[in-house]
Amino acid sequence: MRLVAAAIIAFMATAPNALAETPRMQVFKDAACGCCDIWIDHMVEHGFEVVAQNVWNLNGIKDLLGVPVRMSSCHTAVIDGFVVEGHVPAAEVRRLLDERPAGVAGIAVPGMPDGSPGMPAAVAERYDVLIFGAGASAPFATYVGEQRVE
Ligand SMILES: [Cu+2]
Repeated sequence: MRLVAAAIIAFMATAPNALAETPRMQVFKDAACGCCDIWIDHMVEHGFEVVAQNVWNLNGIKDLLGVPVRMSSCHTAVIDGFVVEGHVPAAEVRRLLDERPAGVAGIAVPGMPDGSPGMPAAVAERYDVLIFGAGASAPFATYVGEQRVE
């Protein structure tokens, strides 16, 4: 756990490169998580560079990164100073990095909605993409499957 914490802190401390075309993301996940891998594929398809790490104490990492318990999902990532929790569509991660709203620590899709990126399903669910941190209030976006509807 201490080593992982050190790795996160080192990663978060790396200077953001505004000119980078593909921001690098570090994903923490359980070795047995299949939907995590499918979500990583989605991020890579949308131009993100991903470094994935299997960990045994994911909840400890979520605590360390300040992910609200009610927003938790199956994997946790960090990118350019932000936390990304769960099956967040790549477009919303991109928008978060572009807009950088004040007081926002991270973005989340709680649980594992059917049809969200990495969760293929016959019938796609409607779900909110949330932001968290002192400045976070309303949902960042609402989706049905991989389609933004609000
Ligand atoms: Cu999942």
